[in-house]
Amino acid sequence: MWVAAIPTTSSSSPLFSADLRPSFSSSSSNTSRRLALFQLGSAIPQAKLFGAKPSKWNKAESNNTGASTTGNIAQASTITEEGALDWAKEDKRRLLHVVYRVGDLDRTIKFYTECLGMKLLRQRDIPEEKYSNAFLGYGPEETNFVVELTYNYGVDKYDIGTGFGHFGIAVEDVYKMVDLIKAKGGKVTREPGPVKGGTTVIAFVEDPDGYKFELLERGPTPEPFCQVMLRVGDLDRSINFYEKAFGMKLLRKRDNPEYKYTIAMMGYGPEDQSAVLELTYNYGVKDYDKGNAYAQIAIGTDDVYRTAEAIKLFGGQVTREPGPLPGINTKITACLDPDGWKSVFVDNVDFAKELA
Ligand SMILES: N[C@@H](CCC(=O)N[C@@H](CS)C(=O)NCC(=O)O)C(=O)O
Repeated sequence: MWVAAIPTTSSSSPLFSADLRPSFSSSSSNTSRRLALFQLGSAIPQAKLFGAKPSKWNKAESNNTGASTTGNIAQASTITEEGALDWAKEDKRRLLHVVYRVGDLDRTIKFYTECLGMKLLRQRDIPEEKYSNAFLGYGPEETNFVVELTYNYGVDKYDIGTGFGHFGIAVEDVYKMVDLIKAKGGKVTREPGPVKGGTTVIAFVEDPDGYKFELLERGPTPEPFCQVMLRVGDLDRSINFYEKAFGMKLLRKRDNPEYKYTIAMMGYGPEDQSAVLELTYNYGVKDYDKGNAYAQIAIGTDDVYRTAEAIKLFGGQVTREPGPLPGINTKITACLDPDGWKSVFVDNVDFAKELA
């Protein structure tokens, strides 16, 4: 699924060096993604979907090669649990971007480019909907996990809540990075030093809206923007969900009894090569306030229809049925995890067209 590619661009910050960048293999056939898998939405009860055997994806692979996945044909994708698990594994997934709201786009762009060493990758204004986006990161969107900032006209303040934790940035020298950030007037909320209960040198800085960024000392990496940390109320429930419904791997789990928390790193590639979702469970805390600032992670998929069915099968709440977005035509589906954290799956081919 993950192949090392010769880099086409180098990292944008002098504190990062990027020798290898992760990239998707583009060799998988388009045919399979075109094979029909029709969305039925909520019309078919889950029990019926569970009951389908022996085919993993009845009617999908063999019968409907001429049909369009975007059609509104009400036909069941009779997915089995086994088929859904296989699909989540064989699909070409990666974290594309994380979306959140900021009160002043220019202020945040200045902070991310001058203090965090990111590049401004693209901007768009959608006046009909009264919002603008800016995409920033350490490498091109084709290969790197990036941030998608949203500015809603006239809204200059958001509530970050207590559930969102931080974004992680891997840097080769945390002390040097912190000095640089301080020199530029950035806010450092935790001085550099070994993490409590561990050895990795970390520091925390806060952006102009109050989003925290953890700086983590690491060697050169193709993916300096490396973590999104969200707090969850039941870690095993979340691990199970992200493994089964999202096809992520549990890359690492670490309990820190001294500080009464456990973390689980979930992702699609090795932690030192690709961005991960860091789930944190604080002993005894079941609920968090999600505020209105953080929005979602976007993940690439080859088939939003299959992906949505698999998510439903494993208990995810699909909040936007799969299909093309009006106007843009990019196919997406959105869902909530057991804690209510939102993710959006985006069709890989449509996304590549957006970037072209
Ligand atoms: N109670 C913490 C648990 C997670 C945690 O402590 N994470 C580590 C990083 S993996 C941390 O922030 N350590 C703070 C420090 O070492 O000063 C939270 O919810 O943020």
